[in-house]
Amino acid sequence: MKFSSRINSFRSRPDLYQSQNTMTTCDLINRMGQVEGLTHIELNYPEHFINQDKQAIKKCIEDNNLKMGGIALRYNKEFIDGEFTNPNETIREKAIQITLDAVDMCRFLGGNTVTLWFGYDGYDYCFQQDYFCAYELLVDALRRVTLPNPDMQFSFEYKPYEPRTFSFIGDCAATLLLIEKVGSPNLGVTLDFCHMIMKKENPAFSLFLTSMQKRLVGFHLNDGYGYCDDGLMLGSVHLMQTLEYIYYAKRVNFSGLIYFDTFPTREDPVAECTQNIRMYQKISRFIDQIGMDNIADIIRHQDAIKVQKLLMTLIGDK
Ligand SMILES: [Mn+2]
Repeated sequence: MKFSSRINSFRSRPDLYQSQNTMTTCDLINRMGQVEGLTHIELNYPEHFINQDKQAIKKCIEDNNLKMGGIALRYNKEFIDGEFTNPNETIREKAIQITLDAVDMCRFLGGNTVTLWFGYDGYDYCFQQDYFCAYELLVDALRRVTLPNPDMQFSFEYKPYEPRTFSFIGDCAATLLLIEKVGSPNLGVTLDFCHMIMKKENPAFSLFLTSMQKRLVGFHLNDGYGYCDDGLMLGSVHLMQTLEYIYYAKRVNFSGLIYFDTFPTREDPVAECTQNIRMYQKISRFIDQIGMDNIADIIRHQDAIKVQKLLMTLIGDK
């Protein structure tokens, strides 16, 4: 299994590491290198490359025996009225150019995935967005970044809201429909567990939908109470939904990157990330012990009592 985590999490609790207040990208990667079981690094563009030496970053990833997973786009406040749907042509072109620059950086570092999250493409008020116009702009921009880069996998990470009241594309089905409209073979979906919970989707069902459409690329795993993007540890709130999610990941032979998108603020980030990896492995082993066929049998019976017995076995009942 390929595990990665949110690099900015490793800025937290500098007191535990006697490190300086301002940490370079390499300092953060070195800290991530201490996590047992972590295999891949994902960096934000341009955030993690500002005033940083890309050669040094490449070497640092290798020195920590990590591999480059990919790059995630982080558009700054300049794009507050939208990235790919920005009505201002100059700003929209800039967003497209930053994305293309991120593709080059990803290729330079040996990565193969560029994750797109458009936090500002959306609206807060009625009559604030022309849906027809914005959709056309979004489809056009996605074609312009994906089609000239067939060696790169692009992945659309949807989120229902935050920072906008409504994201333009905020759920699983809308994302899949958008991808069909764009028509690029190298555009898929990143499923973020908290985002799905915020949208009241059942995460395992969204996994099924994206897999059925052959568009499943990556996981962002975490947990939360459903109102905000809480970024809590895996399985801490929605244990059964996490179990069902990992069962379906096995069922579709998911082999992509499992990225923990959590926000430890009081926890030691190295210990927190290690715990997430252990939890995933524990649940995965539990499913293997029960057996895929036995779980399929429980599903076939549509028997909620049998499901509760499965939960009791998970918490230690013999
Ligand atoms: Mn995420």
